[in-house]
Amino acid sequence: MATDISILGLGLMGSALAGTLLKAGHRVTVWNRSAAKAEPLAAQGAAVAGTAAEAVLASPLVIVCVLDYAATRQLLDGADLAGRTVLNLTNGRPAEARETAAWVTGLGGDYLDGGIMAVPQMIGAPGALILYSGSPAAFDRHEPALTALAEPRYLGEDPGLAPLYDLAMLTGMYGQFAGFLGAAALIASERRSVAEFTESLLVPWLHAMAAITPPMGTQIDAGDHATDVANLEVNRVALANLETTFREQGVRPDLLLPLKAIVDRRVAGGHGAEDLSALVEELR
Ligand code: FVH
Repeated sequence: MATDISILGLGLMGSALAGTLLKAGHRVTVWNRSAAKAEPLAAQGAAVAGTAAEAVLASPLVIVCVLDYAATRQLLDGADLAGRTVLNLTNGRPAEARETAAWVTGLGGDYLDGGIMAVPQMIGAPGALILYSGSPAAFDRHEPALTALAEPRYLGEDPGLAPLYDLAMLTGMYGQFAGFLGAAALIASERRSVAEFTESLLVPWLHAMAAITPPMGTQIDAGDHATDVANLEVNRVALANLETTFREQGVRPDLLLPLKAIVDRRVAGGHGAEDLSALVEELR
């Protein structure tokens, strides 16, 4: 059984990766802990390996997409990684990626880490992005095949970079969801339509606000927090109004309070004239 790419882990994401690579014309070997998940892919033409070690031997590129890094290490343990590129698309921490890279290279393999910025339904479609870091030679070698999955973005040789950027992207996403959920609870407190509010007002507003974040990024890089938009004292008053309004409406302000506490602290420290970008100094 000699194939181009092996996929270990056939959950929702691993199955989407394997199906997309098959459609792109690659010869694919698959393996999953619960064998039944390989059946739909076998019907699409995938070879099914009996063990993880067999799947590793089958292809020069071995993609792992499982629950966590502990599972990754467990299933690769004992496999012959010499001459293989292991691409780990499992969500994890930068430290775990660096540790796994050292382990794989110690066994004679190349290591790439990846952060998938897409849900399974987006794989192979425009809008999907995968962040990569690790061996530059391995990335160059496999980039043409990886392009079938999503737009590839290579971040550098340090294997920890893909998870770092992945987690930073998820941090932005969770912040956005936290803001949405608080706003939705406030609108729902008056039995108004959250769907209508979200579509006609909130989303256009968030787009407008997103446009001012790149200049804030430039300020953070430069350590210059002067503002001609709205200073922290103005934001402190707005957040106090928000907290009181939430309580008056019978809505818990829990998602807002950590941000409010940081603004209050920065202003109390004598930095009320600064831009919101200055809060990053409190987080460092
Ligand atoms: N689904 C998504 O939208 C996100 C998008 C961003 C990236 N994530 C990450 O992808 C990894 C896998 O996620 P998933 O959605 O495929 O997850 P599940 O459908 O729950 O499948 C989990 C697979 O992991 C296997 N597994 C778990 N523990 C072990 C173990 N100890 N040894 C071997 N395999 C293990 C599990 O096998 P089984 O339960 O079917 O036998 C599944 O194949 C994840 O890091 C996301 O954060 C997806």
